[in-house]
Amino acid sequence: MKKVDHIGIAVRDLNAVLPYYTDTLGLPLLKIEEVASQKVRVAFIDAGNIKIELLEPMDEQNAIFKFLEKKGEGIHHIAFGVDNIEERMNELRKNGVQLLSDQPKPGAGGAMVAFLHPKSSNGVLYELCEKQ
Ligand code: CMX
Repeated sequence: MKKVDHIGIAVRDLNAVLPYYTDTLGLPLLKIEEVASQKVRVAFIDAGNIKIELLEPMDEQNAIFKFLEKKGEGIHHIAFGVDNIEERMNELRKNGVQLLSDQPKPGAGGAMVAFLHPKSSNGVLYELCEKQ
């Protein structure tokens, strides 16, 4: 792993939450985008050495909606930046880690992403993220 790239935070209403980050905390908004593959609308906030990714569900079938129903708003995942995501996935598989997909998928910002099952990571959902 290179370093933590971002921390994902599940929110019910992105527009309602954004001013807390930009105005109250005074952190710059980098961009807002819709990630079709994950059915989420996300905002990236510049938190200095890492980013904060606010995630709002776009339908009731996706992982963020389910998370909000079960646990409420809060930290959803931690994403590591990696150089070669397929190589990292193979290494993790060999070490017995359960991945949530066989192949990386397109994520926010044009990155390729893959997730480690929280059951394999002591209750934490980790993401691997390779910038293209
Ligand atoms: N962090 C920690 N644990 C989590 C979790 C999370 N974010 N989400 C679910 N879990 C836990 C649940 O608490 C549950 O544990 P228990 O069995 O002890 O109760 C277990 O995982 C299963 O949870 P579930 O609610 O039944 O949900 P599913 O099994 O349907 O899905 C998961 C869980 C992690 C496999 C699914 O959320 C997933 O595939 N996530 C990866 C994709 C994703 O999160 N996409 C969102 C957008 C990301 C982005 O664009 O950056």
